[in-house]
Order: sequence, then structure tokens, then C-alpha cells
Amino acid sequence: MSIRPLVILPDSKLRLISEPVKEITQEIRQLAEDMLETMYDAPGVGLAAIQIGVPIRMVTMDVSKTEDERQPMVLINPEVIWASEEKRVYEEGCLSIPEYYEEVERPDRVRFRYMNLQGETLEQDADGLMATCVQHEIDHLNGVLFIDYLSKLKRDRVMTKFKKAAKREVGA
Ligand code: K1U
Ligand code: ZN
Repeated sequence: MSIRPLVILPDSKLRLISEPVKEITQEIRQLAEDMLETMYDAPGVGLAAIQIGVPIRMVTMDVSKTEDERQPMVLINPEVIWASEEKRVYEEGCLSIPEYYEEVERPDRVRFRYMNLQGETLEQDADGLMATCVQHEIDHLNGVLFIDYLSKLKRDRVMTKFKKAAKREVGA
């Protein structure tokens, strides 16, 4: 297992549309382990494969409350198959946009379908943090970031900040 470097804004990889996983191979199982280790180390409650530079439709998540009761999930080719009319506002963060948090409105409850590492297709209902997180992660698979839901003014501000930081890194 290894902790992989995170892809950070404004890296254009974050705008890629990830490809479906066709077969669950040893490479996919290894990637899932690395994603979980990278997510727990960050720390985060979710991670999409593109956030470590791999453009495939795979997500890890763990929204459990305590470290002693970890509930790791690996979602392959996840999709939302139902979303409630009711919305909820949650303060979101993103491991690819470090230390920036803003309120985002999304459907309050969703049902999603995914394949697990055993190749079984499962459906799950989610509310609360899990509903927010799975929508945020599926957005990553489609090249969408939570800042896309903010006003142009806020989005431009955060883009400018991260572009400047990236320039400083190149110069350093
Ligand atoms: O995809 C990501 O960038 C991970 C992101 C997921 C997420 C968090 C909050 C709302 C929606 C989606 C994170 O995990 S950011 C870090 C974070 O929120 C957190 C970290 C440790 C404990 C609890 C939350
Ligand atoms: Zn994110």
C-alpha cells in the first residue's frame, strides 16, 4: 500500500471525464488500497481516482464517525439513480482544493448504484454526509468541482489564489 500525491487545483486533470472500469484486476484492487490509504492520510471522507491522477470511475469513501469503527467503501462505476426534490446545504471541502470550504446545495437524499471489488452490483440509499459525499465524488468522475456551484466571483477568486500558489511552486 502507498500514499499517492494528490492532484491539486488548477491541474487540468481535474476536468477530465473518467473512463468506466471494465474489469476488476489486481491493479484495480491495488489502486483501491492506495486510494483508501491516501484518503485516510489526508484526512478525507472521500476520494476519486482522478484526484491521484488516474482517470477511471472509481471512488473510495468512509463517512464513519470514529477512527476505531472505520467503514471503508470502494465504489466502482458509481451512479446516482434517484435524487430527492428536497435540497440541503452542506459546507464542503475538497482534497484537491486544500483549506477552502464553502456551502453547496445538493439533493438531500440519493440512491446510488455501484459495483464493489467482488464484482457485485449494489444499490444504496444515502442521506446526510454520505449523500453529499457521494454526489461530490461522482462529480469528480465527470470533471466537476464543488467550486462550479459557487458564484463566478467566488470561483474566480479561488482559481486565482491556486494559480498563484502553483506559479510560486514552479519558481521555488
Ligand atoms: O473528494 C474530496 O475531495 C474529498 C472530500 C469529500 C467531501 C467532504 C465534505 C463534503 C463533501 C465531500 C473531503 O473529504 S474534504 C475533508 C473533509 O471534509 C473531512 C476530513 C476529515 C474528517 C471529516 C471531513
Ligand atoms: Zn473533491
